Amino acid sequence: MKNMRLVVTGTVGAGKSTFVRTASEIEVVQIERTVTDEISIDKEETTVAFDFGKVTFGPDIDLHIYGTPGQSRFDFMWDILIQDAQTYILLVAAHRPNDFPYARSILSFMEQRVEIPMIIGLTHMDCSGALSSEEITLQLGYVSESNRPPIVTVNPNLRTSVLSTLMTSMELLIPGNA
Ligand SMILES: Nc1nc2c(ncn2[C@@H]2O[C@H](COP(=O)(O)OP(=O)(O)O)[C@@H](O)[C@H]2O)c(=O)[nH]1
Ligand SMILES: [Mg+2]
Repeated sequence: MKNMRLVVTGTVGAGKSTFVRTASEIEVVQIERTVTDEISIDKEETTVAFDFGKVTFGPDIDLHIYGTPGQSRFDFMWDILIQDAQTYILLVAAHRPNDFPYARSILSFMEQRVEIPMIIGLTHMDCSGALSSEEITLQLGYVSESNRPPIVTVNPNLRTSVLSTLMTSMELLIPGNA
């Protein structure tokens, strides 16, 4: 059994905790064991907590999923969580364009620390005021199609959606796919 680490990061309210919880509770063939835990390292603020979930991927991979705190004052946690990660997902709430610059700053933080494949997951696409995937892609600074990470729509409350997003992430780790 090989342990792998996937980090779910993103803006406050984007759906990180929901994503980890949903991923960890799925009972489908490929996922044989689920554990969910929330570890608080600061009693006065729940936002410093990170989320931890575990998914068994087929016979070989124990996927550890860590959801980061959203606020940048806890970026020391981002640092710790990303260090041993093989891949990460940046969740961005599609209906909160005011948060896009902050999403970009999280991205820069991660890019300065690790060089690993990542994807962007757009959440809240079902909510009123959600921008289109194309518009968000541009606003996140990906003006040309080269060097653009995969950008998927995900509803963290839906198991199938979370699973397919995990598959997209894990596929990037197959040599030749990145
Ligand atoms: N309608 C809808 N609600 C969502 C979506 N993603 C997250 N939410 C909701 O947004 C709220 C904040 O999610 P949470 O996981 O706590 O965000 P976090 O701060 O990133 O951990 C919760 O009520 C979620 O159910 C989505 O794609 N659509
Ligand atoms: Mg949370």
